[in-house]
Order: sequence, then C-alpha cells, then structure tokens
Amino acid sequence: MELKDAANQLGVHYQTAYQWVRAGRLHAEKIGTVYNVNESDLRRLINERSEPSPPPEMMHVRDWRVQQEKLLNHLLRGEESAARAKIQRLADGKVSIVDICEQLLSPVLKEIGERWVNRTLTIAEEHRASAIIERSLANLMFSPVGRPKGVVVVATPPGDEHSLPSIMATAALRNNRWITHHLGAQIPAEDLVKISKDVGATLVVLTLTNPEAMTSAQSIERILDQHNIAHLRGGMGTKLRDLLESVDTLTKKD
Ligand code: B12
Repeated sequence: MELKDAANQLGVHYQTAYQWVRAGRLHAEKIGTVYNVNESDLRRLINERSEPSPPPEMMHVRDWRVQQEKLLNHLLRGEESAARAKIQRLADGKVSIVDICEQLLSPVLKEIGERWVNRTLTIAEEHRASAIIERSLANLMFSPVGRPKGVVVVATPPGDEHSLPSIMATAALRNNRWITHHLGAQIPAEDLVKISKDVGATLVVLTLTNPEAMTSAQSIERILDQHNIAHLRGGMGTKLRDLLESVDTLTKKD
C-alpha cells in the first residue's frame, strides 16, 4: 500500500510516516515517486506503537553543584518558569524528593541565607526565591498508589516563620505513602491538638528553624504529651531521611 494510506492506518500525518521511513523505523520501497509499505511491516509498527511506553528513565545527577548554581542563578534573577522547570525535570527523572530537597533546594537556600546576611541580597530577593521554591514543591507532591501508612500532621511552632522545611517534610512524607495534613507556620497549640484528633493523626511532626521559637516548640510538645499525641521534631540541619525512618519505626511499633 502507499505510504499515505499506511500513515492513515497509523493515525499520523504523512510527513511523520515519511520521517519514520527516512529514519528506518518503517520499511518502505520507493517505486517511481511513490513509497510503498507492505502489510506486515505496517502491522509490526502498529503493534510496537500500541505497547505501553516504558517509564521514564531514572535521571542520574552527575554534579549537584552545577545544578545548584543554575537554580541559584534562576532564583536570583526571578526566573520562575526556568527554576520550576529545572526542579520538575528532576522529579520527572525519578530523582527522589529527599534528594531534590537536600542536594538541591536546601544548599541553594543556605547560599541565599549567606548572601542575605552579607547584605548582597535584599529581603525582597530572598522572599521571591523562597516563594518560587514553595510553588515548585507543591508540584512535587503526589500520593503514590498503595495502602497509606498512616496520618501525619506537619506544623511549625508559633514564633517560627520558616515554612519551607515543613513543606519539604510534607512532600517527603506524602510521597512515602503518609496521608499528610500540612498546617504551615504559626499554629497555636490548642488548634494543633484539635486538628490532630479530628484527622486521627498517628503523629505530629514539628519543624523548627528559628532557634528563638524553641520555647514555643517545647511548650507545644508538652501539650501534645498531655493529649497522648506522638510527636517528632526536626530542625535546621536535620535530615528528611531520618524523619522518614523515625516515622516508619513508630508505625512498626503500633
Ligand atoms: C528563607 C529564610 C527565611 C524566610 C522564610 C520564608 C519561608 N517561607 O520559609 C524569612 C524571611 C521569613 C526568614 C525570617 C527569619 N530568619 Co531566616 N532564613 C531563611 C533561609 C534563607 C532559608 C530557610 C530554609 O528554608 N532553609 C532550608 C531548610 C529547608 O534546610 P534545613 O534547615 O536543613 O531543613 C531540613 C530540616 O528542617 C528537615 N526536616 C523538616 N522537618 C523535619 C522533621 C524531622 C523530625 C526531621 C528529622 C527533619 C525535618 O528537612 C529539611 C530539608 O532537609 C535560612 C538560611 C539557611 N541556612 O537555611 C535563613 C535562616 C534560617 N534565618 C535566620 C534568621 C536569623 C531569621 C530571622 C530571625 C531574621 C530576622 N532578624 O528577622 C527571621 C526569623 C523570623 C521568624 N519569626 O521565624 C537564620 C537562623 C540562624 C540561627 N540558627 O539562629 C538563618 C540560618 C540565616 C542565617 N544564615 O543567619 N528567614
């Protein structure tokens, strides 16, 4: 049959089928000015195309420092689309959320913190970068198939405005089959207790970045203890892998 008819059966434009012939993907014989395709070659390609496409290959990041520098530059210039595309590509390449946070986002945030302290970066520039990262993280949260392991509430104690670590903790937990209620920053203790009971939380995860909010964190922990609600706290420099391990250990005990 002629290539144009084969293209119809394949459901593609003639030019696409022609490209496939040129690339050797579809065998065709040129007779005069017309390409002819035989039935069995066409069937083979139709079958091949109906196979489910393989999952995307796992991306291997050769040098995180290069990635960090590129992301930092996008963030400093306020190039949101480019920054988000960069982070999303890693997630699409099956790089774990823990690696994305700890190998890429946290080091970049730390660099932003240094520049802010040295006054080579304004608060506005820091806020813009933090907000872009926050929006990128929202896209990386998914709930994988499989039985949920339990329910976790994630919050930041009053007095601490650093919301990003709690978003990272939420993303890591959610992607590891925990139903996660993310409350963000400045949550009063009594509200935290109420919502934790309402959702039947297995435990509460507190993130503490501002050391000045330590007393407030400890006071929340005492209140959670009074209500027999299990809790874990992570702070600056603690690792998401440890969080996931601790949470899993807690459930195994149940
Ligand atoms: C962005 C930022 C802000 C933003 C926050 C915006 C936002 N939406 O989050 C704003 C502008 C609000 C802010 C304010 C302040 N900030 Co600030 N901030 C930062 C900055 C640049 C990034 C913070 C961040 O997200 N870091 C990256 C995090 C994700 O990395 P991480 O800490 O290792 O986090 C891991 C753990 O938390 C772990 N984790 C999370 N949950 C759990 C749970 C468990 C159980 C476990 C095991 C682990 C775990 O996962 C994370 C990823 O691995 C840092 C610089 C830095 N070095 O981090 C300064 C920094 C934290 N800020 C600092 C300061 C001083 C302040 C202010 C006091 C400044 C001021 N004078 O007003 C205020 C405090 C306001 C308040 N009341 O809280 C200091 C803190 C220094 C200190 N240790 O005392 C830093 C380090 C800057 C610096 N170099 O001086 N900040």
